[in-house]
This record gives sequence, structure tokens and C-alpha cells, in this order.
Amino acid sequence: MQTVVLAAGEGSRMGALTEETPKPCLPVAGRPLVAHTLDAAVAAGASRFVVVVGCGAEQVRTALGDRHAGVPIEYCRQDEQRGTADAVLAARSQLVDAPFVVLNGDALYDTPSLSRVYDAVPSVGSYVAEDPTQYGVLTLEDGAPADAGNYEQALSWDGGSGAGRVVGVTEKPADPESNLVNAGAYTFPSRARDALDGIDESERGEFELTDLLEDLCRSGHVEAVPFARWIDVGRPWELLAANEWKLDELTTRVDGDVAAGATLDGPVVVESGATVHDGVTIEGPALIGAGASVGPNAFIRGATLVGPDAHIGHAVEIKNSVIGEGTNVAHLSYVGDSLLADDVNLGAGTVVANLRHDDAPVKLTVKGQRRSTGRRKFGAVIGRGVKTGINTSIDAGVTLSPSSQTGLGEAVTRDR
Ligand code: TTP
Repeated sequence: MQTVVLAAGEGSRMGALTEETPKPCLPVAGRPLVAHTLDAAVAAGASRFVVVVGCGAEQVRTALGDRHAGVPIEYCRQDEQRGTADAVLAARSQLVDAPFVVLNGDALYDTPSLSRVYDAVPSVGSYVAEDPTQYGVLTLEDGAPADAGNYEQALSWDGGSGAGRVVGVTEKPADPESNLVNAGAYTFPSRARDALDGIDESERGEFELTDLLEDLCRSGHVEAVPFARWIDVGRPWELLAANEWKLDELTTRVDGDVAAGATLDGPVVVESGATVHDGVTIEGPALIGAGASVGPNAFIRGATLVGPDAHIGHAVEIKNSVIGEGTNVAHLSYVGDSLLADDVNLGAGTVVANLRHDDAPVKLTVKGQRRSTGRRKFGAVIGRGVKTGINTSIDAGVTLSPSSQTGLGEAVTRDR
């Protein structure tokens, strides 16, 4: 089925990470985030892609090229980010007179559930979210059980098919009626292309696809297809979660050089041109990108991505983190549950805290507001080109914006 992929957004909630890299190009298990969206779509039945690009358009085009797993990709441009319905409008002239799927290009979807979205017209993917207030909450005809706590319960609706009829969507409600949310995966009938013209600007000042969905709900049966697994990568800790998911699917492959005195445990990929030196232990899942160098005597554990040409030096410990391309964590440093963009340089002895004394979830600033990451363990977000002085200590939940610097022995407790 023809599939529109929305990849024009600003990604402003990702803060320091998207100042120079568009969100669809952020690294997930060694590939751009949007490539994983397309993987799931191809497996679910996409026959042709129209990718809507805007912010960082050229980077997205370069990352995806003109085919994905044999499926042709066309592009269209949304110059101003005026909302998801406006993005589909930009793609409209490239759609043929047939049903079409729309996917958010910043989300990971489990393939079996996505296939069911492709099979049901019209339909929308749904997910049982822990915090529904950040999403569009779906109202089902028979009422989603207020205690809908998990996928198994969602599947038991409607006599076991898991497919309820959607009758409404409420964007980011303060007091949600259930925790069943819109997963940003839709199949629309052909006629929905014309209905795009009738969408008005929302209270939030955007033209929203959920309004098109509500139109369809009023005129017929829109099926809610429950997703077993879904991650909407909107905020930095969700990029960490996306990497955890996709790194976990790796199988061991060693194309680079691994010294006899190094130990690889669990799924570990060492790409061509990468070197793992003596005394290194890597407890996978982990991916060591092309040209990267690890060790000697380093310890990498948890789901960790070491980007291409990164350098992890002597006696460094990296746990459950994303390390960007060309980034240097030279020696005697600790990085846990953190996101480091490209070309960062951590001075020797830089240590990132990733746990609060009160064990409460670590908070991070997202668009000026402190938000819970929902994680007991979360470290720092470090933007491109940051340099830290030796023995810098960085508190949990701190963001360092691109190109910022710290001095010798500094304790960084606030964003900069
Ligand atoms: P959002 O995640 O709501 O927006 P965003 O990606 O711009 O992020 P932020 O809110 O942090 O600035 O968008 C959902 C998807 O729709 C995402 O894949 C980007 C895409 N999108 C567009 O293509 N055009 C748009 O005008 C908007 C608002 C989103």
C-alpha cells in the first residue's frame, strides 16, 4: 500500500540533540531512526513511500536515498511545520486514488501490529501508554476499559479481536478517560485525500491529522488496532529506549578487529574498520560502529551504541548509552544512561551521574520545563561538539548544549 511518512517536524523537544541533526536521522542501533520506521512499514506491506521532509530535508533524503528494501521512495516538501494534516496535504498530489497509510517518521512500531493497520481500512494504531497526557487519547465506542493496563487487555476488547471502534480523539488531555493513545499509524480510505481540505486550524495552532480521523469516525467505522510495542521518539529518553529496543534485536557479527584479550558477551556487532583492544569487556547488546576504537581495558555494558569513528579509551566504562559519531571518551571516564551527540570530547575523568539519592525518576528539561524521564537511571544529554575539562562531574538530568564547555574539575548541576 502507498505509505506517507511524516518526517518534516522540528523535533524541538529533543533539545540539544536536534539542533544540527533532524530527528528522523538520530542514530538508533547504528541507523537513522526513520529507517527503522520504514523497515516495519515494508514488512507490514508498504509498496511505495512518499516521505514528507522539511527541517533537515537534505539530511533525511541522503539518509534514506531512493529505495528502502526495494520499495521506491519519493519525497515532497513541507516548508512550514504547520501540523501533521498539513504534511499529508503536501504529499497529496503524489498519492494515487487508493487507500493510503500515514506513519510518523519518528516512531518504532512492532511489525505484526502494523500489518494489522495495513489490513484494516480505515484504522488507527493504538497503544496503552503509561502517561497518556502527552498523546491523543482514543475514545472507543464501548469505552476503553478505564483500567486498560496492557496490550493483553487491549487485545481482549471486542470479543478478542482487540479491534474497538474509535469514536473520538482528545489531544493531550489533562484528565484522560483511559490510557489508550493514538500511535500515529493510520490507514485512510482514498476519499480522505479530499477531506484534508476541510480541516481547520486547531486550538494549538496546527492542522492535525487527528481531525481527519475524527471526521472519519463520524462517518463510519474506524478500527483501533492495538500495538504490542511502540515508541514515539519525542524526548531524549525515548531515543535511549529506541536504541534499547533495536540493539536488543542484533545478532553477533564481527567484521572489525577484536584483540585476543578482549571479551564479547551477548549480541555484539563490531563493524568493519572498528578495533576492540586488549582487556576490553563488552556485554551486549552493543554495536561498535565502523572505524571506532575501544580500549584497552574499557567496559561497555547495557544497550550501547558506539558511533562510527568514536574513540572509547583506556579504563572507560560506558553503560546503556548512545555515543555519537567521532565522539571521544578518552580515558578514566564513566558515562551511564546518557546520550552523547557527534564530535563530543570528554576530558579524562569525566563522570556522569545517573541516579538520584532519593531514587526518584530523573528529570530533564524539555522546552523549558522539567519533565520526568520515568527512569530511575538517566544520565546526561550532551550536544554536538561539547568539550569537558578533566575531572568534570555532570549531574543526572543535565543537558549540555552544542559546543558548550566545562573547566577543570567542574561540577555541572544545571543545564548550560
Ligand atoms: P511531532 O512529534 O508532534 O512533532 P515534531 O517531530 O516536530 O517534534 P516536536 O514537537 O518536538 O517539535 O510530530 C509527529 C510526526 O509528524 C513527526 O514524525 C514529525 C511529523 N510532522 C511533520 O512532518 N510536519 C509537521 O508539521 C509536524 C508538526 C509534524
